[in-house]
Amino acid sequence: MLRTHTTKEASMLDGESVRVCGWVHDIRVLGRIAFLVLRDRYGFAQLTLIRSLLGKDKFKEYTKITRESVICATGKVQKTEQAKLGFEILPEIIEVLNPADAPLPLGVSDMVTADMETRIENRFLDLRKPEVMAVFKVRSALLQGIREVLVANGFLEVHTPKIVATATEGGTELFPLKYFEKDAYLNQSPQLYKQILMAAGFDRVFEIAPAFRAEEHNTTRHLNEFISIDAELSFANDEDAMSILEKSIVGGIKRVIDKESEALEQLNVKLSIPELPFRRVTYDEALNLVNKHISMEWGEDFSTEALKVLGEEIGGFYFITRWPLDIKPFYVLPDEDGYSFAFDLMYRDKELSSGAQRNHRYESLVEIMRSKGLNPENFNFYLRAFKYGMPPHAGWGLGLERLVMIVTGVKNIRECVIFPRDRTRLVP
Ligand code: AMO
Repeated sequence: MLRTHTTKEASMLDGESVRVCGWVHDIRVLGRIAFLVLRDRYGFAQLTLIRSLLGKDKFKEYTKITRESVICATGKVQKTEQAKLGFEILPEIIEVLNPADAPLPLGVSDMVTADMETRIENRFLDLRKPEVMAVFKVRSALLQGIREVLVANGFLEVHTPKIVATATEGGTELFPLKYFEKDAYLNQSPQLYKQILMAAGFDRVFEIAPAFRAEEHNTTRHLNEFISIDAELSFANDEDAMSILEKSIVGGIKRVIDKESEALEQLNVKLSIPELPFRRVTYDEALNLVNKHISMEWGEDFSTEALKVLGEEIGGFYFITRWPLDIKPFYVLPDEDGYSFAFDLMYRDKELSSGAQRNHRYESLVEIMRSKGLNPENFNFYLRAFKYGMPPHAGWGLGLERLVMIVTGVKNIRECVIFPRDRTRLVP
């Protein structure tokens, strides 16, 4: 066995022999005694090196180990009030499994905050910082909590193709690629496939998978590859879809609070469980709120400034419902007088999710596609599913990284992805 205990497990012992492994976070030599701080995913352990116990040679060798080298230390754990962590390990042997070169391209233990570019270039080092890794602990728990709610509510987890022949969310944001002799694209959303699965009788499905958008703008809220959490449910309307969405978010947040309190502390975040149901505000109500501050016409989408107003006026999580049909995608169900059964989930001024009750009637769907300048011929594989028994259905797509931003409080969406893909970055 390479390692007997993690630092966290070792911290709970006293007087026992352990073998802990990890990275050299820091090393301080104070004459005849030295403190080597070992770090693993679970925390830190202080290795106290005493020259008189180790002998001159070992002491000299161990105190020369470079920062961020991978080591294993075998020794006795001892509870002590003198150590910051409340325990120390008195190592008999330290083995260097893999030495780190010096100097490091990015400091791990230093407080210096490097710029985002340098951090991403050296992401394997950047991620070693506990507060950087904490984002991914939160992300994992959040996702698990959401998945649990969906599964508990009868949703089947599915996977649909990411290499596709047509656009879903709009033609300009597609990444083209060659698929042997055909033209293909990276999928923007599983939208069409999750709807087809309603025709297949799957009743309730969800998918957690990458979605690709060739959006040119380089902002702190946009990625070119993100994780989309998609759900679709049959014999359901927009309200049913919103209800499962808000429950999923609360389930995710509950799990983060339950399982990742330490990560939240590292991120300096006090998280509370939002109250259900989230507020529903119609598009028209939101428009009135916006018009108290800045002018906006009916039928326009909310600008950044308009969303700021809504964030201030409403706050927290809320839905904007009953959107004008014209500014929503072809697949949403029309209501009377130019309205639709589409909704967006917001957190303050940030859009987290869009969804709708869908248009499940073939003729009307084809007509709306044409009115939006789309050629129904290109959607044949999708439209066929509406001709032979398509139930009424509804669903939503939730951007995982947008939600992680809100839960962790980080300001740049790139912080929520291990290896982000943005307008300029394709490596690492
Ligand atoms: P929409 O295009 O609004 O809807 O996307 C759904 C959610 O995905 C997230 N998102 C993004 N996150 C990061 N970077 C991006 N470039 C990006 N684009 C979108 C957002 C957004 O709210 N098919 C519909 C969903 C549905 O109706 O079921 C769709 O894709 O959080």
